[in-house]
This record gives sequence, structure tokens and C-alpha cells, in this order.
Amino acid sequence: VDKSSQRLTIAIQKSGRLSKESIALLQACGFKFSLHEARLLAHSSNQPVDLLRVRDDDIPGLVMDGVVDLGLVGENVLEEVRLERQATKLASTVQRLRALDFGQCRLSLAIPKEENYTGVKDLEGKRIATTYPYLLQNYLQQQGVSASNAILTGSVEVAPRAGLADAVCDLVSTGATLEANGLVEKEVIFRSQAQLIQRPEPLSAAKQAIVDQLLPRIDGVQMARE
Ligand code: PRT
Ligand code: ZN
Repeated sequence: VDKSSQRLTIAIQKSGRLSKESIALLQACGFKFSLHEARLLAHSSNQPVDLLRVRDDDIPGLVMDGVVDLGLVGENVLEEVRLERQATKLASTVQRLRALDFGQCRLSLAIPKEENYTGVKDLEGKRIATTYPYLLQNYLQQQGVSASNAILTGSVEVAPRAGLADAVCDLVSTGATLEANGLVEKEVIFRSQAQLIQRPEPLSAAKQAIVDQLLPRIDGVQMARE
């Protein structure tokens, strides 16, 4: 990415739960893109704007490092990466521009349905499977509970049955996945939705002008959908 470029660069998830709605929102705001499945970069044909399509986990760091100007990402990923980068002394600030009306979910603690549960203290000394070790430990610390992580990048919900963990800390939207795996949600530790974020350093005047035009359009699109 050419940082001196006058083209505004926006990072979005390449393929996943946020992709369609991220592109749809930007299109509804008037940006035209021709998307080729295999390509990392998509140029707008009517604005000096480029889309960078990456794994969602990479979006917060790219924005925090100023490699891209804006990003659309779930708050869960944003906060996890922020905590991780804070712990490792990397740049971890962003400007939050807008909460977006998609990607709603919650990060919750769940346990096998046959287990008794009286409160979060019951997790003391237990092992919890998660993809979000920093958000989990941040919560447990606030609750004064010490438990260990089993960090998995997928299939978190099968960990208790597989004997890898006593509980899970995973994203939930309808709850069907937990239920299908014999798990019961006990604590919501973080509520999330997609966010529009901007790099911490000021933008060039040309890029700022595009953002100034984009924000009221997002507000208008989201208001119309309410
Ligand atoms: O490849 P890449 O790293 O980009 O994608 P990913 O696999 O990490 O992420 P993806 O596409 O699954 O999710 C992207 C973002 O969507 C998440 O970071 C959240 O901000 C948001 N989101 C909203 C969700 C869900 N809802 C959701 N339900 N992300 C994941 N889930 C999963 C959850 O992990 C569980 O496996 O869906 C299952 C639970 O769904 P229910 O409906 O059965 O409860
Ligand atoms: Zn991811």
C-alpha cells in the first residue's frame, strides 16, 4: 500500500459474515466497486477509494499502524487485538467513527448442560476454550477468577466434549450452535457489532473530505433501515 497515495484505503473482511454487508453499505453510500473474487485490492471507479480485502483479524492492526485509513470490523475483534497489542507494546489506538447496524453478536461463557452453575466463581481453576484469550482473561480478572485458556482458532464449541476444556467462551448470535453441542450460555462477557474505525494519525485534506462526505451518508443509510 502506497501511504502517500491520495486514495482513501478501506479494509474490509474478504469473505465471512461481515463481507456482504460491508460492501453493501459502501455501495449504498455511492461508491462503485468492481470486485474480483481473487483480488486483494478493489478500486472504486467513481471515487479515489480502494478496498483492501483481508482476514477480519488483520483489520484492527492495519488501521492502528496507519497502513490503511479506515476499517470495518467487529468490535470483538477490535477489542481483542487492542488488548493483545497493548500487552505487546504495539500501537493500539484507533478513532471509532460509527457503530454499524450489522454483525451483532455476543461473546459468552457456556458450559455443558449437565454441569451445575451458581456463578462465574465456579470457573475457578477450570480450563476455558476460546478464540478470544485477551477478552476472556480481561473479564475473568475483573471477576477475580483465575482460569486457564485453551486457545483454539476454530471448533471451540466441541472442546468440552473432546475433553479439551471445561467451558467455552465463544461468539453467539442465535444460540443454535451452543445448543447443538449440549452447551448452555451462562455469562455474556462482551456485546459486539461492526464498527467503522479510522487510523489515529490525521488524514490528508483530500482523504478527510471523502470521509466527511461518507459519514453523513452512512447515517442516512442506517437511519433509513431502522
Ligand atoms: O476468515 P476471517 O478470519 O476473516 O473470518 P472469521 O471466520 O474469523 O469470522 P466470521 O466471518 O465467522 O465472523 C466475522 C465477524 O462476524 C465476527 O468477528 C463477529 O464480529 C461477527 N459475528 C456475528 C459472528 C457471529 N455473529 C457468529 N454467530 N461471528 C461468528 N459467529 C459464529 C460463532 O463463532 C459460532 O460458531 O457463529 C456461531 C454461533 O452462531 P449461532 O447463531 O449458532 O449462535
Ligand atoms: Zn477471523
